[in-house]
Amino acid sequence: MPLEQEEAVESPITDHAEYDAVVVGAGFAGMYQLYRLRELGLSVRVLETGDGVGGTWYWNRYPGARVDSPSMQYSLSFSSEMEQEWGWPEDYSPQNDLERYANHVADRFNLRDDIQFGTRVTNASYDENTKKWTIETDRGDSLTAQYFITAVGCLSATNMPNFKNLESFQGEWYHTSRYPKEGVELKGKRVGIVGTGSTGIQAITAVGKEDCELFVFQRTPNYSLPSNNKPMDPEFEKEWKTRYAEHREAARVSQGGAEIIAYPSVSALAVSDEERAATYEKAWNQGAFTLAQSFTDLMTNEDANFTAAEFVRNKIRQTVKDPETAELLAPKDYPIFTKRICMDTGYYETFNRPNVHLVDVKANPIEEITPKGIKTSAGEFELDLIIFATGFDAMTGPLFRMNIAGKDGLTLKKKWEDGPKTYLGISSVGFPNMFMITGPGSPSVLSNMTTSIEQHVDWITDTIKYLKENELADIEPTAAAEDAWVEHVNEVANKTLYPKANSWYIGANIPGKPRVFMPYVGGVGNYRQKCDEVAAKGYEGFELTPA
Ligand code: N01
Repeated sequence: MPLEQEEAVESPITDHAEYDAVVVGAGFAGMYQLYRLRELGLSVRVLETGDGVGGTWYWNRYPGARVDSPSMQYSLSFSSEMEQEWGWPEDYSPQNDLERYANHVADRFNLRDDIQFGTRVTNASYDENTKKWTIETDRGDSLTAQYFITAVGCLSATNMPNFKNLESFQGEWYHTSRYPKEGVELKGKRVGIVGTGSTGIQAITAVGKEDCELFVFQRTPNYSLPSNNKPMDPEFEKEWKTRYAEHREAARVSQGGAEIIAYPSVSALAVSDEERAATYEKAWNQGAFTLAQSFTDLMTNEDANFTAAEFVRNKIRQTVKDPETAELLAPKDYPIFTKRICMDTGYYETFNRPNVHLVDVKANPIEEITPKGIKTSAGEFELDLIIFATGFDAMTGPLFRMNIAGKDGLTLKKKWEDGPKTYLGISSVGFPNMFMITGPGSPSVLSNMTTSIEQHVDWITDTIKYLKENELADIEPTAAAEDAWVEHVNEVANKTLYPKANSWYIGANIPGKPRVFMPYVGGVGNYRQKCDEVAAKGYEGFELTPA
């Protein structure tokens, strides 16, 4: 099965190939950026590989796909009318509601006119003489623009490990982020799911309920917390909407881009065992990420962290009836919360079902794919369908595959060969007038994405407005500002336990990728303040070139 869906190839654009701005991606980031740049009166072209809007929520159609930020907060805030009109059916929205919402945004603001679908960017290069970007596509388009804005998401470059003899498999196989729109018949089939990250956990829970035989190929177990998802309470929604602006403001200044009811004030080690257990139990029952906010030092002190990890391991042991399966599902070799915490709707319970089987591919690695299924060192598992929930080449992957070249032909891939180097996660030395929405070095994947997307888009729009008003041709960070930011990003990450896990945050899931912690741990509120200060000081740390 091809990883990239084959889109109908149309002819290149011939009529108007010069724009003020080219934006890549028509997810929430690309759509909002288009909306804001139109307000400035700029001509904008959005290029999108898919044949519809929604980004993550266009591509990730696997069974059980759902967001783990609360619906009332995982949405765009720029239009209070839309905020009031739109209704979310569930506390945590499934893929189809999010895709429906993305389409609503596109229709409501008439965005499709400026979006070119079915088009992948293959090259983007900066010309120092004209001070313009040239963007080329797989359809043969060549566009020029003053501003090149990437809205490609952090988790859009699929990671498909190089399994031996994959092509020999005679059944169907899909990567979760390329699952067919029309779905796949599961009834009566022997299904294999490889991978137990956030995606795998959701897919396993959904597929396990079907009338099929499910084999879960787990290499590393993950910690997962109950979401306690439920239908939206109309009273709660009504009440929330009366104070929507306040809720949004609280999210903007928060650590993680979502409003938190109560911040912790005490160390996990400063309370008695009974009090700690009661706190964790209450948080577990409240669901979602509440457990992570139980104490002040869960991300900075290994002993404190151990108490939360052990609480979750014990929950797994209490839930999963077979003790051997429970032990395999209980993570032991990295601190909790240092890999992206997962959220579920009955994941551990799934392993009590007679049709669900856990296969330990840490002890017995996958050796190859055979015509009939998956062969591990313990034997062959015959399968009709394999779903690969093997994740993404996160953050840098989506940028590198556009072959971006800046000044002197230096490619972004070459410049970042030892790890991403950005100023504020939004710009990089040598790439003038290029802006990365939720790029490495910004809070991005550590935050509620819609909050971070809006902050970046607003900042970029204000910056472009400033350039125009002040008749400036180019903006580019200074090497000193970039070095200082990279150092700061590393420094704050190293104060936490994050680097202790082999996570995709640190590039550990991709062979050969440099081990560098990519997102900014300093918090959405602090980060926003820093970005605003930079702008208020006339774009401190940037070089501005007159037109
Ligand atoms: O990917 P992952 P994901 N043989 O990289 C396994 C977001 N998201 O798609 O850990 C066997 O986390 C790999 O095993 P190991 C969220 O930010 C959000 O699940 O490398 N197994 C791991 O188990 C999330 O963190 C939502 O040992 C192999 C799995 O594949 C991010 O997307 C929902 C293997 C990959 O896990 C990525 O999550 C879904 C091999 N050769 C996703 N190679 C919500 O909002 C890899 N694996 C709810």
